Amino acid sequence: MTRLFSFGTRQLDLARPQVMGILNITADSFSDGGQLLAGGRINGDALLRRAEAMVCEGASLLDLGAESTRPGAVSVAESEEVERMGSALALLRSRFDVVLSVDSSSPAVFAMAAAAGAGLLNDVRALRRDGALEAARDSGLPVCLMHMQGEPGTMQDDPRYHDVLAEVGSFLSERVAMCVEAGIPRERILLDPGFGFGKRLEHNLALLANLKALAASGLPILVGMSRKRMLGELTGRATGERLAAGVASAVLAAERGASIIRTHDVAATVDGLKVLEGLYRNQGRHP
Ligand code: 7PJ
Repeated sequence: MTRLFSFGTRQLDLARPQVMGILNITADSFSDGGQLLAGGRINGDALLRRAEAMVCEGASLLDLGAESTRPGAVSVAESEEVERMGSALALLRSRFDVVLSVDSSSPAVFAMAAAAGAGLLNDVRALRRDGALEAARDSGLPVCLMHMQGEPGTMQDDPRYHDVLAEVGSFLSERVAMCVEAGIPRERILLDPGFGFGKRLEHNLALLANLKALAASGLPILVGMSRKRMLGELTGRATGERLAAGVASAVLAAERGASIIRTHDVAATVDGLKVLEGLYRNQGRHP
């Protein structure tokens, strides 16, 4: 059984979990800021090396972020974000046979992304900025709609829910309806519960435990827990020491129906997912 999904010019089989490597072209991302961008300029050699390593390790998507959503991060001017994202896409587009994803909320970025070689619009604001729905529709690219309570700067101050599963579920179905109304067909939509975005540990764990309910929407699920605070809270470990916890969370999510795992640590995540796939294969189940 396969479940082919089109990302612009490329297709991936989402019946088996795919790994998305994170490339932050920012000065201040929480776990790897400043490595690919220095003095406001992209370090092209470093970006190519990092991308190549992730592709060799088994990433089938690369997620490019030009503006950090870390609480307290400096905001980047939209023109600057367009410029950075455009340069990164130009460097990567013809060199690697992977889907290039743009982690952005900016209609101006969406407007240039398809022609620049992107295959996915990944928006933590679920296309809520003015003009974002229209720009995404016109791009013809698929979109990942993520749930976030509040705004990045303050979302962790006091997150509250009556029923986190119901609230995240209904937010995402409303956003899907808005997309469909704006002319983005369901076949071009992925969903993400937004781990760590306006959520306490108990909320994150409830969402992970019940990921199958989100997968029941029939739309592919993307998740990102890599190095996040929830893993620090569970293990007591600092950001750079959360690899094992990240792999465990990836495998648990894939087992509950996640199709795409967004991670800083591609090789270890691919290995973890191979254990799950081996288990399924041995049971004659696919995946
Ligand atoms: C996510 C994201 C996530 C999606 C970030 C970080 C913060 N996009 N962009 N899902 N997180 N779709 O990597 O810790 O969880 S930025």
